[in-house]
Order: sequence, then C-alpha cells, then structure tokens
Amino acid sequence: MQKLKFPQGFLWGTANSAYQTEGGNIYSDWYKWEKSLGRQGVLESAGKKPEDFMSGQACDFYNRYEEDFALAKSLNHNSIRIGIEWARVEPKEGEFDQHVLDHYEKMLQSARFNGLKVFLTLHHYTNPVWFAEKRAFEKKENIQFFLRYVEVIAKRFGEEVDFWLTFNEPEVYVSFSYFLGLYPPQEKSFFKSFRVLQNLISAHNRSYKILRMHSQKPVSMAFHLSDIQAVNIFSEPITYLAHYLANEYILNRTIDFCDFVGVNYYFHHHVGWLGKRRKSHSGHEQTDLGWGIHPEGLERVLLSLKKYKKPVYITENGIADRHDKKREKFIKDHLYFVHKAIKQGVNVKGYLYWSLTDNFEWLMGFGPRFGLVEIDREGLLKRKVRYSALKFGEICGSNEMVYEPDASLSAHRS
Ligand code: GCO
Repeated sequence: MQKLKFPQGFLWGTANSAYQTEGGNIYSDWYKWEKSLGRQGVLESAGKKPEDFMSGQACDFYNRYEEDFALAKSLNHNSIRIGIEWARVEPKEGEFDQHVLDHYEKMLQSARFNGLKVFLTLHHYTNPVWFAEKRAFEKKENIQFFLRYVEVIAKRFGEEVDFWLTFNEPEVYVSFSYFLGLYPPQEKSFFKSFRVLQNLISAHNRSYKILRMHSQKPVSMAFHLSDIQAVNIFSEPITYLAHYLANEYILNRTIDFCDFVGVNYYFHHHVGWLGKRRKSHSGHEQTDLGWGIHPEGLERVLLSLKKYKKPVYITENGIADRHDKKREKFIKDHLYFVHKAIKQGVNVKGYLYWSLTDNFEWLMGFGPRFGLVEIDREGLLKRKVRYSALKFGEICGSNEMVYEPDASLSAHRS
C-alpha cells in the first residue's frame, strides 16, 4: 500500500464537450447529418434504431449546467473542461446571438461560483451548418471565419476562462471526417485530409495570438496522444501514421503556440486503429467498447513530452463502463502512472476524467457510458452518482491517493 501525494494546487475534475452534452444544437452540421436519410438508412440496415443515435436533447446540459457544476463541486472537483458550440453562438454567418453569449457567461460564472476552474474548448468536431456548407477547413480562406468567432469569444470571456483549448484532437477530426469517411462530411480523400490538417494547424497558431491578445490565460489544444508499442510503419501503416500525426506532426508544428500541453489519453496502439483488437494482446482488460486498458502507456506519453518543457494537463482520460465495475481501478491505475511521470520530472498539473456524466458518444450514440454520473435515459435525464465517482472524489478532495499496485499491471508492462 502506498500513499501518493500530488503536487500542491493540482487540478482535479472532468471534461465534456458542448455538442455531446448540451442538447438542441440544431445549427450544427452533426445535428443535420444525424437526421439525414443517408445516416438513418445505414443505421436501419444495421438493425439499429436511428433515434438512439441522434443527439437530441443530449444531457440537457445547456439548461442543467448548475446542477452538474454543483455535483462536480460535491465530488471535490476544482476544475472542469466544457465547450462552446460555435453553431449556437453564430447560427448564421456573421450573426452572433447575444442571448447565447449571455447564457454562456452565466454558465462560466456558475462554474466559478462552484469553485471550478474552467478549461474552455472552442472547437470539438462540430461546425455551424453555414460553415460546413462553405466546406469548413478544407479551404484556407475559411480560417478567417473561425478566427472571427475566436475573437468574439476571447473578447467576451477573456477573464472568465482559466485555460483555452482551441481544437479537440485535430487528427481524429481530420481522419474520421476526411479520410475514413465516418464523420460528416464523410470524405475519403488523402489530399483533403492533408489540407484540412494544415489549415487546422494554421487556425490554431493564429487563434493563439488572438486569445493571448485579449486574455492573460494559457492556451493549448487537446492533443490525442497515444502510446505505441510493437507497431511500425510496415506492420500497421495506418495506425502508425495516425500515431505519428498526433504525437509528432501536429505537436511539433503547434508547440510554439501552446502555453501547456493538453493530453487526451485512451489507449496505446497495441489496439489497432479504430479499436480493432490485435490478437497478441487480447490478454489485456478491456472497456465496454473493447478498447484495451493500458495505464502504463500514459507514463510513456507523459515522459515523451518532457522535452517541450511546458506544463501538462490531462484533458481527457476515461472508460466506457456501464456497470461501473472497472472505473475506479481504471482511474487509480492511470493516476499511478501520472504520479510516476511527475516523479520523473514531468510537470503534470491536472487530471480531467472523461466525463462527468454519460453523454452522446458520436457514432455510437448513447450506448457507451463514460460518466462518473449516470444519466437515466429512460426517465427525465436524472443524474445518479456512481460509486467510482465517490472514490475519485476522495482523491480529488485529499490531493493524494492510497494505492495498491496490482500484480496484473506489472505483468502487463510491455
Ligand atoms: C474523442 C473526444 C470525446 C470522446 C471521448 C470518448 O476522443 O473523440 O474528445 O469527444 O467522447 O474521447 O471516446
């Protein structure tokens, strides 16, 4: 049994995104796409009910944020990552909705009132329909529209936000939307993917300057970083490329415009691209989605960031675990490796679990349950705190963790 202390002032909390929780985002390209005949046809022919895959009112977070922030506070959290839905703020090109901005202001004030420092994401996969119709980030000249939105938000909320995150996981957005044809606009083009990626990098770097002009608060992105073991360009080229893009290509081109590094960590690439299990590692524990659980990979990812000499915040780490059987151990095992990285000199300053509540998991709809808090989808979206939330809450409240290293963990150190 060990008692692991975390650095003073460590940030503890959760992360969500606007689209996955707010509900009613009728001006977003995803909303339109979910309702499209093409998408519904695909679901129906797979024997699925399309309504289970429509975000609809999601968690109604847009209206119930106070309740959720109070819950976070009661679980001893001192920070939270939330998002702004661009399509809501600017439903028509150039028309910024003042009521919506007022609403977000109240949301930010409520977070502060509940003692939560705010990480605010400005783009998390979704676009306003009008922007998507202009072909979004496929065109360099469209970056200016994003920058105009960033400026509006920066001017308005420059003091209310504690940490800015411009984009969430740019390489996932690019590969799912423009290469694999899975997310809207479902393109499958290498050239478009490359162009969108270049434009996202440029949009981030230019947003950085705007944000810092209007706000003293640090800026970064939520990078989707993975650990890679026993995968090389010959054995699994696509997996390798995805890893290279996220961990090297994007990071190296944006790091000068990041005040910290935001790390989203879910798995390492013993799991093939798109979560396909590789036989040689089927011995690992898995989440409800079949993703292998590899907490030790997080230590390697964090150590690889040491060279940048910037503070690091874990902006996402979580597990789909409907019955809450593995979540407590999942969190503790990952924190154990975070702590190990800190001891080796990585300046990790916070950990945000994905997510506070169950929410809309993109292509998989409401099936996967990532929440510390369960949402009753049959009833009135009632919130019910899971046991693991209380256990995590103990760590958040004491800034330390009593930890029993598990034999299976060291056996799986590979
Ligand atoms: C992503 C996102 C989240 C997901 C989470 C769980 O990685 O796609 O940032 O939107 O919901 O990662 O899969």
